Amino acid sequence: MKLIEVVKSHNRWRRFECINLIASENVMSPLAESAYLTDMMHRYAEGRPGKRYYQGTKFVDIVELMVSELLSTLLNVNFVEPRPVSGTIANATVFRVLGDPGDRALIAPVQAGAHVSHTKFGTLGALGIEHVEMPFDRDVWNIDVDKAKKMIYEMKPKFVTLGASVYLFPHPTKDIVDAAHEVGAFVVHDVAHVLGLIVGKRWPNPIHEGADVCTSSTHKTFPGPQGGVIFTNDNELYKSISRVIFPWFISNHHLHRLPALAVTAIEMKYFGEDYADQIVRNAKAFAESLSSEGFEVLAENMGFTKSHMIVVDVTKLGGGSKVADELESANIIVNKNLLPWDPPDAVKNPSGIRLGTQEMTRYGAVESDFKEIARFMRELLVERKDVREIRKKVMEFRSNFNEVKYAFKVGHDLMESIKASLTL
Ligand code: DSN
Repeated sequence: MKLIEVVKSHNRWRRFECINLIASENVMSPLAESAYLTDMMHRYAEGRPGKRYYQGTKFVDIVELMVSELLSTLLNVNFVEPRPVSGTIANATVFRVLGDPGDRALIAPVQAGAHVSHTKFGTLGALGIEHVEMPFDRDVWNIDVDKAKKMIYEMKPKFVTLGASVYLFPHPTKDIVDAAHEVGAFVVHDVAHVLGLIVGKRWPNPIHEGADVCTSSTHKTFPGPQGGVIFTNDNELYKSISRVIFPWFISNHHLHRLPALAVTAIEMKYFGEDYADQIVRNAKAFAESLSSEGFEVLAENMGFTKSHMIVVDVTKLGGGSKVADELESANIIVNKNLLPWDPPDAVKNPSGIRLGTQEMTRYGAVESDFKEIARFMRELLVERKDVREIRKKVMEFRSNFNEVKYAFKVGHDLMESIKASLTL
């Protein structure tokens, strides 16, 4: 197969033929995609606006300052560092500022969703910082606040990291902040999964609950280009972060992200609340539908979820790996996931799958559409209907969702003129 055909096949399949339920992905708006394809993708701008190590960056500087200002207004915070090229680089920067090799950090449990970068197996380990997991309370599907506070008082960690990649309910930021600050520890909150929900006012902003600093990616429920961001109200911390990110963790910061990030921020200003509201409603409806179709959806006692995400125990259906593969054959894309009771080495075949509603919501799906997706899943995985039949139904269903909503309606002429600006 020729390269271009491989790429076209990917685009056709993932963009037009699949129901994407990967909770960490999304699609940009047409305008943001156009703004992504500019000459900035070829350039360097090491350093900060106005203090670069290269010439030729005067327009990049304007865009970068604009991004920081837009995000700082949207998030109602004082300082935004838009240079991390990913959420993991944002975490690496903040962890390095707050800890030295040999220090200790408390994190959410790995099996309950801590991101690999929070752990000794990932970025934290690369920095020589030890992780200690806070206990998890399965009755409330959250960090066990009392036990976590006790650990903070006893261990006096350098910092505590909240936030997770399985994130059904807000972590108890305020309680943890109070305890951490008593022992001189900082609180970092990784909001990568829920940034769009924070902007859309459907999830608490941890900075307003006392967290010292937030790290995030910019492409999950916040539907921007792939990249990262850090925000805080602490000027000293912000200055240290800006000194550490360059030159320690990035040289250039992939400048073509910036205009697309600015467009997404503006669109989220106008459409973010409606978008976040529908994402969360869809997640709840999807969980309820899956549960009525016979699936074991986690956290039923707590109303399943308050985010874009739901988690299903598929042990009885053969485990996360088998189920995720079967769903992929029917063009339903999900990821297998550890559940809180899985042993850590079950990563290759964990008991669960994780599902997110943010991308299909972006294409306009509402509660009744998620009911239909739950039915496809039952027909495939429980009734064991022919995968070809289900795939056909999935593709027919998906053909109704090709326009990105919650975004500016831009005419063909504007899009073409943006694309053509490359050749002016
Ligand atoms: N690996 C991503 C996720 O799926 O949650 C986060 O970076």
